[in-house]
Amino acid sequence: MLTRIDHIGIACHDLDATVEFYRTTYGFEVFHTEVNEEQGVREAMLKINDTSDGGSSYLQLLEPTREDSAVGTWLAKHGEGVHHIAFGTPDVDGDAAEIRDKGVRVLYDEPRRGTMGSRITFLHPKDCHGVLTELVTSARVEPDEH
Ligand code: CMX
Ligand code: CO
Repeated sequence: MLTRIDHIGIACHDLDATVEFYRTTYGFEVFHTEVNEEQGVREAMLKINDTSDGGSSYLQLLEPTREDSAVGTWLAKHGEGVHHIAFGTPDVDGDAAEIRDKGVRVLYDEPRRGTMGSRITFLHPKDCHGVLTELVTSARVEPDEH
């Protein structure tokens, strides 16, 4: 069952400058950064709030590490902006299977590794009224030390 917004993914050209914008404009601090080579992104997670199911909601700022990645291709076509939304679930495998049975294309046969040890998959935007949609099961996480 999908229980929360896990994050909103925002594509940007310059991660450091975008992090600085969110910090100085809204006061959001970086909770975690990492490079995910499989996804072709350098990313920063800004925690917005905790949620009633014990999870959290984040902004995920994404800078491509290569032009031919999903975010690199999208940035070249559309410029910076909201790239995807992600729903949190305790059971990404079960929810992905149920959603696939409803005729929506699930992009991965098996969930892959996402931010902070989470397990993720994606639904095709053309089957979701134009919204690239990610499903996430989080690992238990602590913030990066700064
Ligand atoms: N939101 C909405 N529509 C999108 C989209 C997005 N983010 N990305 C692509 N599309 C649309 C395009 O506009 C295009 O539509 P038209 O044919 O009408 O122009 C269509 O989908 C095909 O787009 P494309 O540019 O040819 O791109 P691809 O088909 O090669 O890839 C997709 C699209 C969804 C399969 C690819 O982006 C993907 O695999 N995404 C999942 C992985 C990902 O996004 N990783 C980065 C984030 C990692 C993370 O969150 O941790
Ligand atoms: Co994401």
